[in-house]
Amino acid sequence: MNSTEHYLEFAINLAKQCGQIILDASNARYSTNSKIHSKYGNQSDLVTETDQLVEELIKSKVKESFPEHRFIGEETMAAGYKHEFTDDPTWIVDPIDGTTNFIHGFPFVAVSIGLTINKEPVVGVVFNPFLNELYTARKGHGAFLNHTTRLPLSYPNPPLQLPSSLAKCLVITEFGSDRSDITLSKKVNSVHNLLRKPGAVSWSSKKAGLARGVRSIGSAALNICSIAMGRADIFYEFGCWEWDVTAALVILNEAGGIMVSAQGYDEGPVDIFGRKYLAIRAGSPCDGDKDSKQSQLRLVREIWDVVEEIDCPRT
Ligand code: LIP
Repeated sequence: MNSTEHYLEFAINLAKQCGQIILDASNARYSTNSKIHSKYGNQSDLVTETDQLVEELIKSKVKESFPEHRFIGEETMAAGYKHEFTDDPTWIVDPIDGTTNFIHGFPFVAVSIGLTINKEPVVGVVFNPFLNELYTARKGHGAFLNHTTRLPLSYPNPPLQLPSSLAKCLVITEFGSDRSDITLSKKVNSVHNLLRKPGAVSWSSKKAGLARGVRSIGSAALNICSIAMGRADIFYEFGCWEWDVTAALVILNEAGGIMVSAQGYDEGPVDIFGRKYLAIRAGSPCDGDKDSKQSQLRLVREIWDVVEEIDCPRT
């Protein structure tokens, strides 16, 4: 078995084990006093004892199986640990992506386990135990839902044609945990711009998109998997982190989607540590375009005429 196959199998087994812990904790949450903490005193950025327990489990299993590998995890970083990103194999992990959903029992919650080698994401596993949806991929070998369904969902038929404009898109974005006036008003203005008709009143200098709809499910990893499936066309988010996106990025790439850094007309590759992410689904090229990439990049440019960029410092 070559090594990425071995790493993928390891991550799948681990994700399933973690999924059971997450489910059990969710079922027990009415009868036990499991604690919820806010990070950095921010009531919109929550962590539970289950996030910490699951991350500890993943970290210890990685250490036991691959002692020479590095580890970057959401809760380890929240505890003040500083990481250095190197060419070494590095596991980038979110024990519970969608913690607020987990707390409320809203069933869009995932454990996200990604692996980079030479700084490139090569293995990704995203598992939603509530819906029993397991998304997996390794570089060069395709992306799958529950082992057998190849992504995008149209496979083996050619993916649906890419939308010729934002006005034909279903867009996913998130409001996130930064509730400062400046960030929140830019995010709300962007959604207004995405939905409004050209000429309608606007609070920003950006264009109107008249997109078909905007959705928000509270987990970046699952949002990106929705783009990989082809259930929505565009996902963007400012302010989430490498552990929210690394595993799902492998799944998206293997499904023929693209991700770029959400800044200006950036054409990629995405900076996974940049906290600004924009993903476009796979699809056959629009009429007149030479290939899918050209159609995808047209949507990248179109979104930046409509959406406001937000500063996302790492500290
Ligand atoms: C969540 C992200 C989501 C974002 C939330 C939060 P967590 O991750 O996946 O996209 O909008 O604010 O950061 O904290 O549940 O792992």
